[in-house]
Amino acid sequence: MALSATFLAVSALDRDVDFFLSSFVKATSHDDAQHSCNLQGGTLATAFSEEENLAILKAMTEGLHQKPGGAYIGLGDMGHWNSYLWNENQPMTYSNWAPNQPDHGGGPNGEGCVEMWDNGQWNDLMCTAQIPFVCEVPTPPDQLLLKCSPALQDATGERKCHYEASWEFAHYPKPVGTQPEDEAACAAVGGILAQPRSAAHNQWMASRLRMSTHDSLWIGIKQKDFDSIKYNAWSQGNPDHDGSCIEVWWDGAWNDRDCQAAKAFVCEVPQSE
Ligand SMILES: [Ca+2]
Ligand SMILES: [Ca+2]
Repeated sequence: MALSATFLAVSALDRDVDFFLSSFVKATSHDDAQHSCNLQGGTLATAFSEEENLAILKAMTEGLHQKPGGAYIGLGDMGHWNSYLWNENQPMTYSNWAPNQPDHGGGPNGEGCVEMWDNGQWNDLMCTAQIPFVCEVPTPPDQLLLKCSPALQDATGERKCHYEASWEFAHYPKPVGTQPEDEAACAAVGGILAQPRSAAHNQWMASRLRMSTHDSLWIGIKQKDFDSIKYNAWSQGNPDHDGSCIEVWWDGAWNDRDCQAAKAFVCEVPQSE
């Protein structure tokens, strides 16, 4: 479980996207993997060149203690024999099939989805395979400054819109504390633990995490808020109510858990007008 998150995000050069491997939870199907990527404001990863294929491979393997074997990418045949599309709409203009693949195992209604092996080659497989996956999202900005709006008001009605981009990493060499400790650190600078309110917002926080050496960070949403929040990015099987705090993994997926683990964090503070 102690995977390093340091090298999991890779920027492709031609398009402004980040690729990242799903975290601890495997998808239950290709559709489930696509849904998880959608929650992060993106899609399953696409490769239109060897360079992009290598960037996906890098996201899949670099910095990991254990290679994932294979992971879903966004390619599929939609039930049409040997006619592949990326995410159901973009034609395949580049391919990197493994020798003797695609082999359409299982016949016409068989292997219709595609995984990348951890050597970069592709294999068609059943869309119900339970394996990790690689997402792509628009590259989050270096700094995030959200304009104050009613949608960004917190539960108390206060406007807290300005995200301190990285002081927690820059100013605290060992920023990891229990959630109460991290909350206190935010309060000390006039803020609260950040509450992601949209996919782009959530993915920005995950991108900060991927730049650190930590596996997850605390966000300021508690169990009592679960029913009222408008955006969420729950990972498969969560919330399973095994704790009242929420951590965000490096791919942006959420997990509820006990509050006593030591984690990194991001604060949000009121914007100075
Ligand atoms: Ca196959
Ligand atoms: Ca949980």
